Amino acid sequence: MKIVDAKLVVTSPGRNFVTLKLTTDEGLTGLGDATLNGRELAVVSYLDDHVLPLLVGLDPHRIEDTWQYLYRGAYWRRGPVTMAALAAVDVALWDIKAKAAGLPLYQLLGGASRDRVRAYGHANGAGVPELLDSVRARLAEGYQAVRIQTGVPGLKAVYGVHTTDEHGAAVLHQGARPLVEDWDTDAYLRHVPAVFEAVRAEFGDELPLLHDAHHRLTPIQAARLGKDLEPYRPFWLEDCTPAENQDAFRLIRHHTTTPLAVGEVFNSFHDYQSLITERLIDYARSAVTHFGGVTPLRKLFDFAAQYQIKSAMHGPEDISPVGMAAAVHLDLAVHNFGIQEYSGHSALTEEVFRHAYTFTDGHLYPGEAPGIGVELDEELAAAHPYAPAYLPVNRLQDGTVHDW
Ligand code: EZ4
Ligand code: CO
Repeated sequence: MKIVDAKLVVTSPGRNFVTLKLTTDEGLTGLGDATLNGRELAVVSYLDDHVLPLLVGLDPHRIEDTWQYLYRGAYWRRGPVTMAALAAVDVALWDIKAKAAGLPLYQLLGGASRDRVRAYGHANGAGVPELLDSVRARLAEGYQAVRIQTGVPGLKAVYGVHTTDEHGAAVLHQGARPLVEDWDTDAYLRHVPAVFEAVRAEFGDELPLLHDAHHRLTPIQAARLGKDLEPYRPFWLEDCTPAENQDAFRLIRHHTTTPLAVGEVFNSFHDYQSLITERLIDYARSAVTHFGGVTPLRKLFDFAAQYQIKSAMHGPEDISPVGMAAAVHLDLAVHNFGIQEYSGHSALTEEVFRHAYTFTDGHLYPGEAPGIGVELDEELAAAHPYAPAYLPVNRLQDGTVHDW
């Protein structure tokens, strides 16, 4: 078999997605997600200008070799743009291989290690009462694990709680310029334990509760928060400190038994190395889409398994249904699955990307369609072209730029 066509589809059915479509001489097609939120067109250029011309003529069955060829062959390694581009190629090749075999992808990854994939949803509120309503809404949708985020008294905007317009609709950006949010770490650290206390008082001890600190704390602040949350037994504390410095986690780990999750902005094994070998984290958060694909992420999870560290793939709306499908197949197959983040997608996005995976009673199922099980409606995609959009930027109250 040979690849005869490689092209990108960039579409914005409510938010931007970049999708690679490979076609073979036998008429099989494969899809891969290359969406890098806020930097989409850089990945488009990387693929269009430097990778797609290399793919035409290759045997799509040679997944490992193609991955190594693109990774080592470029000389310049790693980084989010490169690894999102590689991920799209890798997943499209797996999609083709599984379709050629007539099997859902998870069967090629060793088969199912469990019957279903537990997902967690997002509950957000400007204050505690709205948060409690939001938790109730997630439970009504079937979720059996919930991430809780609230506004902080004195702050205008906070991570996880969208700025809304006069109609109550989420405002994600202002044209080509990111929104600016404000931040005060002390106010946040005072507030979060009370939030956990209120949610536990309302929903009891059993519901798994997660929380994302979104890289905003120093190691000693993260240690303090981990300790303060221990009485409420969080499922995890996510991204508590910027993780370019893996050593920071030694200090945090020394002080708290709150489980730690990190890795949604990581893009290679090397970002995790000492976090895993020193058992400084409990959950590895990388998504297929941002880690170079199923091939390297499977290797990471298998390595992490030797240290009793579990998978917990990033699953926000900015990972397309193509990336989400690949994730659910991998979730089902790896032995050390922990949990899968899942927010669903807008109704329009679900029309553009029709998928075999389903969500029922808080769990995801990949479905039995051959490949990853996603079909792209290219005509509908073309009707919703790219629109510039960015994540917010964070500033302290004196104006200093802070991590978002
Ligand atoms: O901020 O997906 O755990 N989920 C998250 C997300 C990320 C965005 C970045 O594109 O932290 O909401
Ligand atoms: Co996160």
